[in-house]
Amino acid sequence: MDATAVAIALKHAHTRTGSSVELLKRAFIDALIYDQCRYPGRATELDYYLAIASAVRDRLVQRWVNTIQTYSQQDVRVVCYFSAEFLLGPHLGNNLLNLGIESEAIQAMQELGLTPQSILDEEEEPGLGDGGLGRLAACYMDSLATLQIPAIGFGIRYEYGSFDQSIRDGWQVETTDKWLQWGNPWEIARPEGAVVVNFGGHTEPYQDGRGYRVRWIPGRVVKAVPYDTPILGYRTNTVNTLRLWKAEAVDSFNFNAFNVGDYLGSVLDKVNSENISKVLYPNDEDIKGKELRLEQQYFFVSASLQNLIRAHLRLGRPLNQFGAKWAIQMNDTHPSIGVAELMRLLVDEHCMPWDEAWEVTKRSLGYTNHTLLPEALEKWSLPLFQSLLPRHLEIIYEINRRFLDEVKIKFPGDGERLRRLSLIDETGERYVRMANLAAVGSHAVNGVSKLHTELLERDVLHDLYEMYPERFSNKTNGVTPRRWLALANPGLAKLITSRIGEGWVTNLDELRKLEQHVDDAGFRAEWRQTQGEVKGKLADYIRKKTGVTVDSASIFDIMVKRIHEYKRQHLKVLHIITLYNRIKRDPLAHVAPRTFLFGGKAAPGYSMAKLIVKLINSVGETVNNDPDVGGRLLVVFLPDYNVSFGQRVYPAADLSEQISLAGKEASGTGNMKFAMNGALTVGTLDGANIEIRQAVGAENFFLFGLTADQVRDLPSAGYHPRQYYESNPELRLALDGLAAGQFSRGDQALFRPLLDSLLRTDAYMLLADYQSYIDCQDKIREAYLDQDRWVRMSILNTARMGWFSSDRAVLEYSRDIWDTKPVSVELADLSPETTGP
Ligand code: NBG
Repeated sequence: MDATAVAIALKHAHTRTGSSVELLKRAFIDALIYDQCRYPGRATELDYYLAIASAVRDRLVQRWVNTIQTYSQQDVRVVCYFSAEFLLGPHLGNNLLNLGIESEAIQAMQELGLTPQSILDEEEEPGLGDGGLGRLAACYMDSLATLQIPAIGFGIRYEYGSFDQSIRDGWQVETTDKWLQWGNPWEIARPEGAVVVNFGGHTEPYQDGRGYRVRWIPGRVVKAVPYDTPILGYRTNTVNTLRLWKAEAVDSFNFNAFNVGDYLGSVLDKVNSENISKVLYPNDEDIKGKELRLEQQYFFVSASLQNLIRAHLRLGRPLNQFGAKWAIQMNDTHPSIGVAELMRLLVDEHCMPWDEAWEVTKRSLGYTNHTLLPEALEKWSLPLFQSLLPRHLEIIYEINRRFLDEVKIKFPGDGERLRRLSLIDETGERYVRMANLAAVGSHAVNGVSKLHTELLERDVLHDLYEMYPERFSNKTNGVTPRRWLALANPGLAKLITSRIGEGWVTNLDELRKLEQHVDDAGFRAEWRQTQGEVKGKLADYIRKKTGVTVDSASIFDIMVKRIHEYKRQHLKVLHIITLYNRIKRDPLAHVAPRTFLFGGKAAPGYSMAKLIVKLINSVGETVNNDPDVGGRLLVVFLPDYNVSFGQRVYPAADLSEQISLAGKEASGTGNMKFAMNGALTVGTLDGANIEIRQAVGAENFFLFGLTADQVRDLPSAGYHPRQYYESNPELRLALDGLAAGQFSRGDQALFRPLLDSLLRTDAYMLLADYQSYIDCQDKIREAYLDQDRWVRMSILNTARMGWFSSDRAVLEYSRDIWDTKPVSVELADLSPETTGP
């Protein structure tokens, strides 16, 4: 390589690195012409977005290359975050923020005659997740990079992410999310890093010099191709990698089939293989028997582990030190097949003795649980497992045999316990219990809020906890203040910075300094005005999107999250109906103007959740169009809730609805995003609500409802929802109205399934919590009248939310589970003398 020539070339590459307004303008136009092959006169906003995105990606490249170089030269310990979901949200705005070139880029766009917001809005966000679990993974990736902790995220490059939702006649309609259709300027394909993943077939024992061994003869082979996305930290040189695997056929064209004239058959293998990374499975849907889902899980886990072992050996390190180098975190049970796969790779492929391999596996792996719903704990039927992963099933049997021996020693003569703990559920049809596998094969198990971890230890994973108490710990979730405050709410961010400086962006505890300003009337006025502006912006957006005019002086009462019975969107609806009935009874009733904003997707196969969507829209239609209401109540369902939508709504909320039945929500993270932006919470003592309430102060939080302990004790005392119905006139009126078709144009059958479920079993105890919720909402109405007090409470919420930064959470994982250290990356130029051949 001619070093001088390369150096000269690099010198002239400054349109790919500089970030002055002039250089950015040049870079944008360069990319438009040379990457997009468009001339400015013909370019659409999408063309400009793609050009600008690629120019901005260029500005990450030097840091990215330097980061990779630093990690390999210093042989650092690396976090490997295994997750079936990464709900990243749009990249462009975030990367501009983290690079610190937002204002230059905006100016450059304006000087080119573009409207920056419209350009940003062109980005089709990668919706590679269903909700909180995937978004948490994205927040943690942001924090890891910002904290300069070496990390790789491993997941699946779904061709279609979470479905697009629209509303027709009040019902949810799903369409395919074609996020890749215009290309993805943020990723780099690495076909040279492809690995092969096997499925099916059978196993064969054989003998070699080392004794009894097993060989897996697979029935089907798929290629996993990595696509890398840079994850830049906030104002750091650290750019970590998110590596997502795409499934391809090993031979995309079967020539044998082709030669015998079977044209269709010749591409069938390609189609079948590619199906694996085609589509993200919806949360909250029964995945039992969904073979493709298990294929997806094994696909990305096997590819990632093979990748890590290859990297490890390339570094020249012995495999028995694998666990010292890689801290693999399993985000829920989706990657838990990793326990058996790592054992297989070490024992079968790399000839490591079982005991040694088991130590390596446990040392490498950690497991985070994200749910308290027993039906959401994954289990796979034995026949399915056997046909897809025959060798893994044998390995699981062996792990189980040894594990149960351990149990027998610790708890002799306790056959019941053995049955409960076994990795194989034999109570009916036989299943592999993935949570048990994950916990047995890890050195650390954690829940995601204090209550959640307590309930895991006490109920859901109680036997595992008694077996390995030292493995369990709590890591309460956190969210990144970069995206959720600095980027989403620039007005408030600026106001905060004007008083306390900008240190809060990377040290969120500094928000506490805002408390010193809470008595400053001028500051409170600015706070209120800023929030008013944000509400106005959301009102404009709603008008544009739905044609509905929203009064931005009304209380913005917002509930956005997956639609699920345990989250109780329908309890919120009962409140709306109650207010409506009060107006109908007395049109002069004191009802403060409120806008009820809902957003969220229902799993396509979850009919009750879909009926709740319909319910919200039906009640909205009646309430919004009734002249007696006079605009005091307005119900809006904003379709297609996603990350960018979240960035608009969290900052605009006065009131955040966190009303799940206590003991059901593992943590919640939307609750944190709202409170950080100064919304007050109405909530139950569930998940992280409890810790939020403790942090912001009970007097700044609207609490209602049963506690988790009361919920647990109620059924045994005999829970009779009808008693509540019969003894509570307002509740009865609301439910009777629904039954009579008051909100469904006389259709009495429409909401019958919902009413039946509430009046018969009411598994999520809406009726028990109803009165307490209504009373609480009445208090909220009064509190809102005292605007000055409300603003104080709002400021105090923001000021005291520092602890809920994902930086804090990641540091706890790093300290207690991963044992990782920050590594600073020097920005070195990329000339050949420094990068080597
Ligand atoms: C979700 C929980 C939330 C929690 C997120 C992130 C799953 C399986 N779990 O309460 O329901 O905040 O995980 O931990 O999606």
